[in-house]
This record gives sequence, structure tokens and C-alpha cells, in this order.
Amino acid sequence: MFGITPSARLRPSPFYDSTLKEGVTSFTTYNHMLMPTAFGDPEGEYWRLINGVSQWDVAVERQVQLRGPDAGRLAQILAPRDLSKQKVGQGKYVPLCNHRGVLINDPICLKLADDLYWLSIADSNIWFWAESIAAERGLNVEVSEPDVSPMAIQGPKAEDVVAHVCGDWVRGLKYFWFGETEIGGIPVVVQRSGWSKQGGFEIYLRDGSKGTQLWNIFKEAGQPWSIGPGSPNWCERVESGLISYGGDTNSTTNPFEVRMGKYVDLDVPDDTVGIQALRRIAAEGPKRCSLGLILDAGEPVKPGFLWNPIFRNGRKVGDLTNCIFSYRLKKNIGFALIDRSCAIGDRVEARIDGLMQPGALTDLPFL
Ligand code: THG
Repeated sequence: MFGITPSARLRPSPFYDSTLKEGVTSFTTYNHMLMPTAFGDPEGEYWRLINGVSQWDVAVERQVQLRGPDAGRLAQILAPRDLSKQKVGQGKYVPLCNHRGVLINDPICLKLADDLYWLSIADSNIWFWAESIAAERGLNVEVSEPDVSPMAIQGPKAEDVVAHVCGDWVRGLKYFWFGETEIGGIPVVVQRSGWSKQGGFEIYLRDGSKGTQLWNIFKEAGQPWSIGPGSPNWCERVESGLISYGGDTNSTTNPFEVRMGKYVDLDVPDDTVGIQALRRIAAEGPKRCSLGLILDAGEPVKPGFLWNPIFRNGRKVGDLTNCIFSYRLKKNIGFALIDRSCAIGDRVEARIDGLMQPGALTDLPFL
């Protein structure tokens, strides 16, 4: 359709050549990089993730590294979730909020050592924010971006593939826990994680010059399980209720509204960014909540632009932040960010592409 002009602002992924070779057909932009989103067979890519094993270039999940004696203090200042019991080798999913309690990112925080943390970030600039906060609070910590690029191996067969490459120790990893190792001399971190609910691992490549080599090691090792290319899968993630920062959230969304309240600890230290606002929001009760919406229309609906308005009895009550035809449910489903007065079972209408689409509110996740 059109090309993309390279520039210094667009960082290449170490797996770019590999995904081209795999036949990538579209990309999206994320953290000033290109992320593959399709390889020409949407339904096949979906079922490969559900039934088999899928290999993803997710180098766009860039790392913000905190290193120094105050790294742990800085992590706790940035994240309104209690990190005091986080162990070396453990990851935690953390909301990051601004002074108004608005969600500004939702990274996984990896603790590599007492003085070394990575925030594996979603699509917003956290480096500037973290570095300024560290300096203004006089902390002894360096904020930087290390040479680290994640690749995901996802699906029910992922564990067999990763164990075949790395050894059986990976089978013992608990969710979000990780280990440091080498694969054919290539330094990596192997974590049980990934943006799907089908199980799997992320391999954080620590040498950007070895992307093609690492891709091919997993591609070859995965042949007995019919591994193939894929990407964070929109259909699967909506079915599974995974939130996309910047997709399902905007400049007004707080964590309580998008089912992230369980990752907020209101008793973190008072100098945590946003905690005063979060305590106030929690006390007043959030105004909106997230529910699922299942449309009556049985044929795939073209969602057009997202954040489609939702009406109940003719009054606007919220927004449909995504909408997709579910291959497993055979229905159009999406997330409704909606007024607290709405409840599971309510009948509503979403205006999509100029048409009113009736449906019912339901619990999340769908599956
Ligand atoms: N992996 C890594 N970095 C990432 C992502 C990832 N950075 C960007 C983005 N994804 C960050 N956002 C998420 C969102 C959800 C999850 C992980 C990262 C996730 N959530 C589970 C859930 O909601 O059910 C489990 C959370 C829990 O219970 O602790 O996995 O995918 N490296």
C-alpha cells in the first residue's frame, strides 16, 4: 500500500530481517519501532497460538533500566504496587500512573539484582519521566536503555520448544519469573510471560547483533511442533481480557477502571508518584468500569476506528475500546469502558461505522 521512510527516530528490531523472511504483511508502530502484526493468514496465525506454538518479534517491548544503589527505591517511587517483597529473578506487572492517578504505562518490572531493574514497557516514553524523577529526588541511580530485545514463544507447545533449546529448568519457572542463561553463546533472559493467555515464554536477547541467529535457533528447534510466525494476537487478547495501554486507555483512564486495581497497593510510601490521587479515587469510587460487550450481529463487524460510543436507553454510557470477531465464540466481542451504573446483562447499543449494533454486557475475560 505504502512504504515507511527510515529515520533515526525509528529503531530497527534485531528480528526485522527474520520477520521479512517469514513473510510479514503488516506492522504497527510501538515505542518508536515497527512491530509485525500479520503474516498473511489471520485465522491460521490465531489457531497456531491456540493449539500449537507461535514465534513473535516483540522487541518493541523496550527496557528502561534502573541501575545503582537506589534502583529499588526508584522502582517503588515509580510504581504504586508494593515491590518490597519482590525477589531477584521475579517479574511483577505494575501500573505506572501520573500525579493525577492516570495510567501512563503498564510494564513488567524485572528485578535482576538488588541494584538492577528493567521496566519492560508498553507504548509510552517512560525514560524521560523516570530519569527526571530520579534526578530531582537526588537518587543514586542511572536510568538508561540496555541492548535488550524480547522475542516471544507463545502457545500450549511453547514450553516443549523452550525446554528443548534451554533445558528442562524452564519448566519450573513460575509466572513472570525468569533466569539468565546463554543459548549457543548468545546471552539471554528467559521469562515465563507473554501477551497471551495460551502460556509461553519471552526470550530477552541481550546482544542486538544476534537477532537472526536467535530467531533461527528457535525456528529450527520448533519444527517438530510446527512452530510458525505470529504476533500479539488481537482476537486472542480480547477473548482473554488483556488490556492494551493506549488502546483501551486514554489520557483520563485510571487503573481501577480497567481491572488493574488488584495491582495497586494504597499503602505504598507517600512519595510514590500518583499515590495521593489513587487513594482519593479509591475512596470516592471510580466512575467507570470495564465489562465485555457481545454484539448480537453474528457476522464479523468491521470495527472501523475504535472507542465507538455505547448507548443505554439512548443515553451515552461509555466507549467500546476494541471490537473483534472471536473465532472461538463465533461472535463479535469487545471491551466496554462504561459508567459504573451499568451491569452484566444490560442491553446496550454501540455505534460502529454509523450503524447501531445491539448487544449485551458481560463479564471479562470472555474465555
Ligand atoms: N511482555 C513484556 N513486556 C511487555 C509486555 C509483555 N511490555 C508491554 C506490555 N506487554 C505490557 N503490558 C502487559 C499487560 C498484561 C500482561 C503483561 C504485560 C499480563 N497480564 C496477565 C493478566 O492480566 O492476566 C497477568 C498479570 C498478573 O496477574 O500478574 O501478562 O507482554 N516483556
